[in-house]
Amino acid sequence: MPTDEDKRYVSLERDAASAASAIVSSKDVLVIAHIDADGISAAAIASRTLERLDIPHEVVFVKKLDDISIDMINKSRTSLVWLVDLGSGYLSSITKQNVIVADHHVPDPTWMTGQTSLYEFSGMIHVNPHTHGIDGSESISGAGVTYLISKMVDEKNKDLAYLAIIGANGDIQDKSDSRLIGYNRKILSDAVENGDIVADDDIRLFGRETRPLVQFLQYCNDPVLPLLTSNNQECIRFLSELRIELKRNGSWRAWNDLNDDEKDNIKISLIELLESSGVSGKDLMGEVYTLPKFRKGSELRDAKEFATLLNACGRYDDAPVGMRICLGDAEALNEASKNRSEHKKQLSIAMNFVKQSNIIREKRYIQYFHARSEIRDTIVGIVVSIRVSLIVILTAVVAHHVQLPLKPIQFLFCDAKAYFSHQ
Ligand SMILES: [Mn+2]
Repeated sequence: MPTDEDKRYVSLERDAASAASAIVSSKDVLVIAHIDADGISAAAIASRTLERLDIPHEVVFVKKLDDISIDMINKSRTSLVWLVDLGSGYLSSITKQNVIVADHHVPDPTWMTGQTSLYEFSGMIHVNPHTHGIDGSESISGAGVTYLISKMVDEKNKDLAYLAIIGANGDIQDKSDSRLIGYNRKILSDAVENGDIVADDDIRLFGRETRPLVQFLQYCNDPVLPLLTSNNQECIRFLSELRIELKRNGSWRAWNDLNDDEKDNIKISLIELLESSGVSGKDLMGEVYTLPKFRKGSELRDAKEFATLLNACGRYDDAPVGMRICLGDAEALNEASKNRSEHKKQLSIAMNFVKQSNIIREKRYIQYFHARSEIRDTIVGIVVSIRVSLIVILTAVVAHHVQLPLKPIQFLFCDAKAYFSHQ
């Protein structure tokens, strides 16, 4: 007997199959993708799928669907436009004929009510878990929906499943249960079957492949490790008490360089540490996803690190390089790392600028700064989150209501507790 969940999955798959037949019969395609890790993985899946069909296509990455990108879609002369990891919120703005929206965000409610005829008339195919009663925030990502379509185009595209797992990790869909759930489990089993992903139970701190052990503990803030987080000396002491060698053959050891006994000792001590301060050690452990075809010590070998690399590409207007990494272009990895160190440099310049130029203005409950063109819009959010701990970012409001001559880089942040208790 199929469960209700099975039925929901089947109806999602039916929409994916309609999208697949529209793709197969298209002459040329414009792919529009979101710039984060999920969007970049989705774009890689879409691009490879079209390449295998010999369909000419172009991929354009956008931060969001603003008037300019909606205009680009509506005026596109390609026989099909395929949106991945975005679009569901803007269905009623899309007037172009033959559009596929492969997304997992909550759909535009105005489009949902009574506009089904438009759906058929315009040839819009909307593939979204929400319209089938599946939770798009955790069950499947934008890359997952794109993968589903790709698999309907050709079963052989199952070899792209690992990209959908990276996308799901990028969107932190493994958060609530410390493992992937819902439709993502089906995608995961495709990737495991291909030998592209190994799923293990292990510690879920970031940087298992590349972070030296001390930094592995020191930079962990989810969960915060009592005494250890942000305390370099304590981390060194903690590891040396457990007789863990920090370096071997001249290079820093990472988590995945440890043997099972060493790993177990650290896990037990960390769980004790957390539980002694009343925090459940459960959050520390869960499922982790390794890509065994990449070499040990490479950030591409761990799904979280891979996704973080893609997010960094997106944040630095470098999403096409991220997509090339997904498609196995070895040179792209070098390019990305060059661009990333540039990103770090820009970040420290931006931090210094905020510190030294005295631009932070304080109101009673609100402080803000307007960086004008001094800080790239893609990194100003990070600067803000480093500067203050509790933030309410009202970018959209500010961008719309304050007519600024330059880029509308303006953030308001406030102590939300104080602010709301005075409402
Ligand atoms: Mn997404």
